[in-house]
Amino acid sequence: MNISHELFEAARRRIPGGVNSPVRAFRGVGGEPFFVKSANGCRLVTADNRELIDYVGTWGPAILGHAPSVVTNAVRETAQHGLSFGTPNPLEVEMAETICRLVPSVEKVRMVNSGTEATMSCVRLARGFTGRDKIIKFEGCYHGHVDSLLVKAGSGALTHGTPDSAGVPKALARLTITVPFNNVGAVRAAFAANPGEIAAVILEPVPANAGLYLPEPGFLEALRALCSESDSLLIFDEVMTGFRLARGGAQEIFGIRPDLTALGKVIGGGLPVGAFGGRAEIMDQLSPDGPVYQAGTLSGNPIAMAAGLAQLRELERCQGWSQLEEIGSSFEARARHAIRALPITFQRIGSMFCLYFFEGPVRRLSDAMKSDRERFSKYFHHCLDAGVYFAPSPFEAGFLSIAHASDDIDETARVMSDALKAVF
Ligand code: KE4
Repeated sequence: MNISHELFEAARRRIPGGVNSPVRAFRGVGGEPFFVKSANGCRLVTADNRELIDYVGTWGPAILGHAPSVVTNAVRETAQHGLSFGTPNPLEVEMAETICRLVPSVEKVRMVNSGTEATMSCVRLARGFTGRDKIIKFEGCYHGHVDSLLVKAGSGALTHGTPDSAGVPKALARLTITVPFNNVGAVRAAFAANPGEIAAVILEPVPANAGLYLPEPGFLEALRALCSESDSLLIFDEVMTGFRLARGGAQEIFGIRPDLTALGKVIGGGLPVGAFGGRAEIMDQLSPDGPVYQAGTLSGNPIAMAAGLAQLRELERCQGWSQLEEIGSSFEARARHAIRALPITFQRIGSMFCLYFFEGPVRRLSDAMKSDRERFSKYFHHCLDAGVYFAPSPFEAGFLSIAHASDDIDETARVMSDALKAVF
């Protein structure tokens, strides 16, 4: 009896594709998804009682591992006093102060309930603040399912073959200019072709929705300069990198001060949360002070705030970011040993990594698309059958957590070596 299969059959009758988010459907790797009934530390337990070492970490939030007691205790304690009030509550003030302390470019911040809401609000705010309509994004970057940003998008949009989603009006898509990542000339040309019309440039400072690749030296600085010269806003989508790559996210590592930042995942501790923030003069354009409307019933709700604050406090207490670098470096050493002499590119920054089945280099989406998907799928399933769960798509990143111990990484390295022997 395969309980996951039974559940998937039932799910497909009532949920489109049997999933509440497309990438979970395993269409990028074939086969059927497994269902999880519990998770703790770096391991998942499936509905069929299989234990898996997890390198997805619910796509980023599980930075301390799953169900860390500091977070579950905070949720349990807070829930005793109510679940949602629809009024201001003390925890959202503490969250706002914490985000502004950790991310200095964020002078004011508003909580929302997903990364999509965060990036959508950044785009609307940029358009409201500048009075301009056009935005520049990068091929392969994924910013959630925002109409304006589902243009040549990454992640599931890329895996499922519709980087330009149906349902997005052409009139709207035409306001989004997409250019290749790590190509300053293309960005400069886009600005020159649209003088005085660009509201913002939005990017993942470390794109992790087409695998994982890094900004080349000077690229982010060039974007900062081009935006400043044109009075356009620079928006960093740090929904995945925020509070993961460093206390202050990618912008701390690369020393760039964006005008707006989208955040999420880690600051929810596993509960639905997003946030967007930046220069006070921009954020003050938001209702009720300004003309740009944005709202949310559950924004800043006490349970999500308690979970996120507990996670952030613990990361600071245990010097989580230096631990994550040690774990990431150890994982990289084992991974590089496993892939030696094979046409595979391994890329990592901090606790985020990716394997491309292509000898590389991988600097942008067009390179990532050269990854051998069929071989990746066989590798993915070989690892899964051996108890190691990597992201079910060649166009996603892997995530390490504080909970990945050396024994887990040793076991993973053995599984990776066996899987690579099997597919090459
Ligand atoms: P959500 O709306 O899914 O919370 O966040 C959207 C988002 C925004 N920006 C970045 C950089 C993101 O990576 C995401 C969402 N990440 C994907 C994983 N690649 C979520 C997984 C999924 O879609 O189920």
